[in-house]
Amino acid sequence: MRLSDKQIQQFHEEGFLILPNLFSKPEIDILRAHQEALFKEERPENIREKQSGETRTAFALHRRNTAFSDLSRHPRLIEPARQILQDDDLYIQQLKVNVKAAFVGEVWQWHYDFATHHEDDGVPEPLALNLHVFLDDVNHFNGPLWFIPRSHKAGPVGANPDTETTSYRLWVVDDDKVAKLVHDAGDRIVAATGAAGTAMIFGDTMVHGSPPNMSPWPRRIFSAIANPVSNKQTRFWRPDYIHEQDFTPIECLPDDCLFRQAAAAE
Ligand SMILES: O=C(O)CCC(=O)C(=O)O
Repeated sequence: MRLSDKQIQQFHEEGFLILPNLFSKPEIDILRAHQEALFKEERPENIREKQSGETRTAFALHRRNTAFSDLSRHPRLIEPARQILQDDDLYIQQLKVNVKAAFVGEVWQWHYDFATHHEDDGVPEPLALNLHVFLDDVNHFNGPLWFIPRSHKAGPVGANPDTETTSYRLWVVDDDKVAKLVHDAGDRIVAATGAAGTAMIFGDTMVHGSPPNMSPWPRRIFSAIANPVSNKQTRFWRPDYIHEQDFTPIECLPDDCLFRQAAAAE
């Protein structure tokens, strides 16, 4: 799949791109088939919410489930990433589903991914792309991602590690910096909403976060971070399910890969 010139321009201008209904309902059903069982597993790859103990993030699902493995090599996600980066040799740096359970899904503080990638893992440049697929309808109430448009243009604005707010250590951006970035964006924050199957691409310096989920609707979002092999990590203290250490360039599967695996299992 190729992005249009307009989409590429929009990505570079605003810092994120939303691709409504990139995946069909039957494809999303295949991905959802095993997710609850995967999230329930007691294993280090499943990070729990601080308060409720519900799964917050399930890491390394491409190594735990065939459908998520297929999605990690799906041409509808990987080809646009190659096109934006003008680099065919990308590896999967991190793969997860962020769950945000109904009523109890907790906040993701304001952050940009490169702070963690660089400070914790020694990734040299802010090139990685975060590729999201909505596994549920995401609306204004169930904890959508919030983007500060154009914040990516400020470059890495600086962040500090937070181990208090949630169960997941994150390099977060100070309130005064967030306020300035929002002001510079024309007093805009964008809530990224859409139907299940919608995809989203954003870069490593895009400042984003998400509010708690107070609604009765769960909100599960798949995320694969694709990074050029030439820009791989230089520090290795975090577990490989948080920062993958297989730097083999992704080889895309056929466009109908999700159905082929599902058919083989029948
Ligand atoms: O799922 C969320 O609300 C936050 C996700 C996020 O910050 C990320 O993928 O970098």
